[in-house]
Amino acid sequence: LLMEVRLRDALKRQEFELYYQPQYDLGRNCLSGCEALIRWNSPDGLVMPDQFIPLAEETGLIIPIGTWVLEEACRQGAIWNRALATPVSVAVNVSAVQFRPALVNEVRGALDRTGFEPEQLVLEVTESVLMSDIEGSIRLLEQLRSLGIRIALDDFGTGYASLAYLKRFVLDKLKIDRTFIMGIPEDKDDVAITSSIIDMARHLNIITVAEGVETEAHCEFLRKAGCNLAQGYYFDKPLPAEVFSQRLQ
Ligand code: G
Ligand code: G
Ligand code: MN
Ligand code: NA
Repeated sequence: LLMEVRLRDALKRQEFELYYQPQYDLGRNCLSGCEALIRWNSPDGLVMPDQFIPLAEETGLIIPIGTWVLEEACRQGAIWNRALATPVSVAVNVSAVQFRPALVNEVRGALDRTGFEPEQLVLEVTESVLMSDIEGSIRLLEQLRSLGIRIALDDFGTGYASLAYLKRFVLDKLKIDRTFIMGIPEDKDDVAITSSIIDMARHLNIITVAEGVETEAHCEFLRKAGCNLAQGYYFDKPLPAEVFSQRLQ
């Protein structure tokens, strides 16, 4: 209960902060965008999302927190892109509680208030979020994409979405879960699964993003396999906005 009260106050006190983990284009060898990841600068120190997002979801606080995340990510992205010849994309995680029809207006509001280009905003959803209401998800994805934004399927391969749904859910990006990347190149199964996801996505015209890229060997394998983007400790951990800004120069 104490935690819930503190979480409720955190928004008012502006204790949340977004960190940004760079995503690199493996073909062009350049920075292409980032994933925004929330942190809580609580009076007791830095708190990671695993420690408070589940409670925020249970209590419904994820709605105002999620609205803040969207607006803050768009505000920051708009500042970066005003100063850049080649714009960067910013990806925002969306939890199951947020994934409902009202999300369309929340996203539109954030874009309108900040002037962030819709094409540069990516919403990350997981398979379980989409599968809980398949027909509703198909409609919502269509409405979100008609705003001009992009949709990424997060942690791909760990949920239970059948491949048939890749046809019905209109997606722009697939994020290959880091549990598959970890075993590359030693684990033949991980190699086979990762290569197959990349090939399948290419044929479906979907951009691939490898998560948890930690070594040169991961990177080399993914580049040769034709993976589009990579994110992970090999390049950078999630960074405060000022540090990410330096990476852009
Ligand atoms: O760095 P990492 O510990 O940042 O993130 C852990 C988990 O928290 C990830 O699964 C990520 O999707 C989730 N997460 C991070 N930021 C947000 C956010 O802004 N909103 C939601 N709903 N989840 C987030
Ligand atoms: O949204 P998602 O569940 O994909 O959240 C990304 C999570 O992965 C965050 O907690 C982030 O800090 C973490 N992460 C990012 N890069 C790496 C990496 O290279 N290795 C590992 N183990 N975790 C990573
Ligand atoms: Mn994510
Ligand atoms: Na993920």
